[in-house]
Amino acid sequence: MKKVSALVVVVLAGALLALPALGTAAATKPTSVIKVSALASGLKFNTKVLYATAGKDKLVFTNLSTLHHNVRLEIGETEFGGTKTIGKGSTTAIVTLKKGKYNFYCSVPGHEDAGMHGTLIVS
Ligand SMILES: [Cu+2]
Repeated sequence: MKKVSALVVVVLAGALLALPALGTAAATKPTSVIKVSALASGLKFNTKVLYATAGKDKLVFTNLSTLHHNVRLEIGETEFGGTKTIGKGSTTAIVTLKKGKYNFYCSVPGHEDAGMHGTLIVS
């Protein structure tokens, strides 16, 4: 019985040692990092045009406003994901993008129509 316990401990220790290696393998670098922020006042993003490379990209959204906002991506009516809606602060999301011209916008009702949108060019 003691030998079995010792074996279990060795196997567990091995698994724990393997974890950091798995962690680095899973945390592959995003193809590109897309940074965008919502301005402190007015329903506006800090830019009307964003650029990225096709692949698994990291979307970094900073909301400088006390109003809640998000950043979503679409081509026509097809959604490609985006961030959750947040108050002041920042959040990230991983999005898989192909080459093309996307509309980035805030999906909080009325915000896109008020001007919270722009073009994301993925090449
Ligand atoms: Cu918004």
